[in-house]
Amino acid sequence: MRIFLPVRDVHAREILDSRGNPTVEAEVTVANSVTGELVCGRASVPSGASTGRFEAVELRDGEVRYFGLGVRRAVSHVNTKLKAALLGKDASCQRALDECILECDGTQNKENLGANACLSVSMAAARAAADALHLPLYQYLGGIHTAALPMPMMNILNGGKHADNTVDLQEFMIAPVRAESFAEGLRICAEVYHNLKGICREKGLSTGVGDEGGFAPDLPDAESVLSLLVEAVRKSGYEPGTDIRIAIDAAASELYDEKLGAYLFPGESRMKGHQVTRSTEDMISYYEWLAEQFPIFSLEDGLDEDDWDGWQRLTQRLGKKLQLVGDDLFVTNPKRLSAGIELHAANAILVKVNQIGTLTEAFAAVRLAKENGYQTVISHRSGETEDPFIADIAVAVNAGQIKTGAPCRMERVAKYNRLLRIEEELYGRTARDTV
Ligand code: 2PG
Ligand code: MG
Repeated sequence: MRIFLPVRDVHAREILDSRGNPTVEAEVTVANSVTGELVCGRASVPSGASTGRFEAVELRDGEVRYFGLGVRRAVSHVNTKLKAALLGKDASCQRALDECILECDGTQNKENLGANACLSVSMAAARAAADALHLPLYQYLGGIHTAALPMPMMNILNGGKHADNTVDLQEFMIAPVRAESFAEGLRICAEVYHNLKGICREKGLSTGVGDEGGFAPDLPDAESVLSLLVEAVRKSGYEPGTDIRIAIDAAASELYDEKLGAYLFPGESRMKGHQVTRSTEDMISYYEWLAEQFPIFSLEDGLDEDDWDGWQRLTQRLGKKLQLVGDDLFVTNPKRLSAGIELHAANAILVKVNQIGTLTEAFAAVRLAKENGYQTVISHRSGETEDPFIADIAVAVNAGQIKTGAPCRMERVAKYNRLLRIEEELYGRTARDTV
């Protein structure tokens, strides 16, 4: 007998994210049409700092409380309009449910209800449906295709908008490319992380952490950061380039200065005592040079979100050698990804569900990417909650890669720990666990 899961209740509240800013948490209650059982699913929405200009709108109250960042309007949209639209709808059909959310908002960029309002309900409904059907979330979302655990890209040194240091490129990540399991990869990365801390301490560098749990010392330039990472990898007994490779998120839209028509590196300028700027061409050559010196395999947002020309040139020059990930460029939006595919810009997409605002649209972006040979990386935001939802998404869509920060700060670790549990569910307990 086909089971339906009519929505019986929808409720949202304002909670805090990992930066101490408000965000939306929603609960969707569904009824199992066969057993009558009521099941409540809960989910919360993350929030970015280096936000792309083309992201769906994150609705903020703009009042005095919380310095304007309150989300009471988004919460009230969930508790009134979205609730009215969804009551009685079947939560086991995510696509129809999300279409209902889209219709209720009625805008291209979700400025009416807020992408935070929309996404909280989209995710909570999926979790309620999975629980009501007694399926793990990843399996509910991915079905029988669910198989591969993602490789972590672990951000162990933070810069840019995520820290108050002089490192201009936002994220320096390590990836355990030869690990035989997720658990093994996690252990390798955590060991490198701890060795990096030791090295920073020995050199008199700060071991305080940034928004994503990576260390955030003052360093003069990207070369110095990369040298430190390579040192930490070696100290951990691994071979840079063979066991561990490096990924960078430049978040270059944050560095682009429209007046100068170039990328301005404020931290490097301060450390070197003169203004450091780079043109688009300089940036491409800089990345090329860095990738020759260091075992870099992936570069995210190497150029500005509006510079399609530059992205095409970047992809022509480095696309064979590097994974070029579009984050602010694509904003998890199938339309912007289509444009990129047409122009041969980038060769991978970063997937952040709150950039687009419903699960159905985010999954459409993943499908489109895969159909066109683009790699997919599921990602957290710099402002996170304890909700590990993205871990299940990464497994559900066989994304291949996940980036969710350092093995530090529980809102990051929650995702990694969830993946450990999923790996155990899918592949059983290994001998390693019992010795
Ligand atoms: C990014 C993200 C996550 P934010 O740029 O990829 O690391 O940062 O959430 O601040 O946009
Ligand atoms: Mg990014």
